[in-house]
Amino acid sequence: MTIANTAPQSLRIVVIGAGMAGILAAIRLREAGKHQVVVYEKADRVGGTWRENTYPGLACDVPAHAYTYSFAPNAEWSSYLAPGPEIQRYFEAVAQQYALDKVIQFGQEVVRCELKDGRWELETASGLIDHADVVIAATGVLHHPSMPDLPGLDRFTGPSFHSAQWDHSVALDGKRIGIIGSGSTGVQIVSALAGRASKLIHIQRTPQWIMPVPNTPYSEEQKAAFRADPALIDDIRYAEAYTSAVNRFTEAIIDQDSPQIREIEDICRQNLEGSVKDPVLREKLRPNYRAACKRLIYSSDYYEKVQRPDVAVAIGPIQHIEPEGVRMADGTLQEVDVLVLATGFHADRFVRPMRVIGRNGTDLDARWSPAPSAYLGITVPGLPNFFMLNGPTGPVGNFSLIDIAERQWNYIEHLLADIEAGKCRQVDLKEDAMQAYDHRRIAAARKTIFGSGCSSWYLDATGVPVSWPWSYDAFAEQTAAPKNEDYEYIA
Ligand code: N01
Repeated sequence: MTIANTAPQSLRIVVIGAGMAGILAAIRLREAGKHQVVVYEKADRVGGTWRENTYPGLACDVPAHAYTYSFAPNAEWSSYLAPGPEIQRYFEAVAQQYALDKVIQFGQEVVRCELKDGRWELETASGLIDHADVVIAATGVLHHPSMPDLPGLDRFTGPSFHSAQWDHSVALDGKRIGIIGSGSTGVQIVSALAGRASKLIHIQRTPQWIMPVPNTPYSEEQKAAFRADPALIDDIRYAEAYTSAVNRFTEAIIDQDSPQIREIEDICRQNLEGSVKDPVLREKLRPNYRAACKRLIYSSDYYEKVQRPDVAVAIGPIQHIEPEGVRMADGTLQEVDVLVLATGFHADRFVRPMRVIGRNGTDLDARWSPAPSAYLGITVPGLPNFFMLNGPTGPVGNFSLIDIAERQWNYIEHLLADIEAGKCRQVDLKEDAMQAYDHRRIAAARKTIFGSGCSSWYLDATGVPVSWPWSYDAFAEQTAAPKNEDYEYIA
């Protein structure tokens, strides 16, 4: 298995994407200082999903001090759950602090990645060709907007746009605004626009369970204390109260029959029943599936906002869109001036539409048909030296994806070290390791709450939840270091 001194002294490593995970990889590679590093980013700024999403009310539902790189604490977070623009500024500041402008090439979308004679050949949309020993695909998950297939949408006379393509030139104040979609995005937009619109109509094919999570601002005194003593930030990041809450949540979602999921169900039910006074509205808003089957929504004020006189909900399927508004299947017309499509993302795309062709003609598109999967969300057989951050089957629960990406990066560093040490030129995940992983994963995933009988972006095309179906500790343990027997070392 071990072949001595076959690796180049310095590897050329291409990182694809300058969002949260790509920034992480670029920093860690530059700090190691051993390799030539280039980052290709399709847009003109760093930030990924936080750059793309600019809708009113955008916020992260992971506590700000946990949704922060371990090596770049931020004393300035304004509140327990940070607003989106603040998160975008944080990523820009970190990228600047680590001088990533020296390695990022903006406006370069990688469209092809092909293994040729043991190296990756990359091509960008502008025709640039590059070669790399190692590729880090940090391409994100939720960034291909899913446009609803609604008849007549093109005949709507007012402005209409997807939530991830917000048109800031459109005036909202005093307008009648319709919001289609009741995921985290739709709920955040409704909370933010209530009171600004003359009439706000939340159009929901399926109502959602809502978990009441307060968002407390940090005072100037607290921020000053964080600045003076960053250990106080660690106290929040690693607080027993936070980690035990995340662990309880994980135990809930991985076991449909656990007492922890019953507890969540009770909290959500009490939130609905205690918050919504009108019994007709209350029953309209009551989902007919289990809490957390779809990604659980955190909001402290959604029910308050939908009970305002200038806010309404329209629940049920849409028949079609008319020039004046939305015709529901029950025949009612919801007349609006502006239509927002908070209809989610094609969550199964991952690195695609990039074409990835690996060893012996392995085609990622074919490999991921009908459903994507990657070992620990990182590697796929046939794609040697091609490593993903937050790839398919990585955790999507309510862990901080930054923490997950850092753990995945540490795992990748072990594999890079083997190449640097001259043990091989390439590492390739073995097919039987992948099969065994998927076999165990799929059996466990079916038992998670996501598989309890609802539709959601968590489900792949075969109906299996594409999420980490075990505990956080299991993820930490399995990503601590690669098992040598899982990989083929290629000279
Ligand atoms: O998208 P979604 P999202 N007609 O897929 C509806 C992350 N996020 O953008 O349930 C009518 O959850 C669809 O209806 P149904 C977070 O991980 C994080 O809201 O399929 N309706 C559903 O209501 C989140 O989970 C934050 O019946 C149609 C909605 O559109 C993920 O992004 C903030 C329809 C889509 O919901 C995605 O959330 C925001 C149609 N034809 C987002 N097609 C944080 O706080 C779709 N829908 C970190």
